[in-house]
Amino acid sequence: MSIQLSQSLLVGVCLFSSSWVYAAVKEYHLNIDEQMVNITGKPLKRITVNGQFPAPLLEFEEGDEAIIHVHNKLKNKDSSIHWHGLLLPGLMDGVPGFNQFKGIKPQSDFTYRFKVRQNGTYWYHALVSRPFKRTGTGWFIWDFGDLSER
Ligand SMILES: [Cu+2]
Repeated sequence: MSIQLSQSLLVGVCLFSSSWVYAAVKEYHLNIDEQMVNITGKPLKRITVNGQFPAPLLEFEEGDEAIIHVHNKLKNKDSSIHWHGLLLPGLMDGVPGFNQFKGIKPQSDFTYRFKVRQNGTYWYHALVSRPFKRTGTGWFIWDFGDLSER
């Protein structure tokens, strides 16, 4: 085998393995519930995600497989999570009534599953009941990296 051919094969194997190594399956569980929160000094009932208001930060890298299990813990309200700015299959968008997605019934679960096809910072929020209202905003960060290098 010539040196050039073996070097080409080595580069090919490295490129293949580097993309294979960095793509990961990242899984989160998000519990949508209603709780009292106190941000301003006045306790208010708010929709929370994992007990937090605002909702928690989710981190991914481009190429990852995102698996996000959403558990609607509300007793009598439909819910969902809407992802803003992401390139997603239509059913994963999260707006009830859009692309045949019906929302998540009370005490039920839905799993969002999609390939992360971009990088940047995006936001998401819970939607609750009909008409669906936006609440409990949180953030996604894809490949945030070192900002000092930009
Ligand atoms: Cu939205």
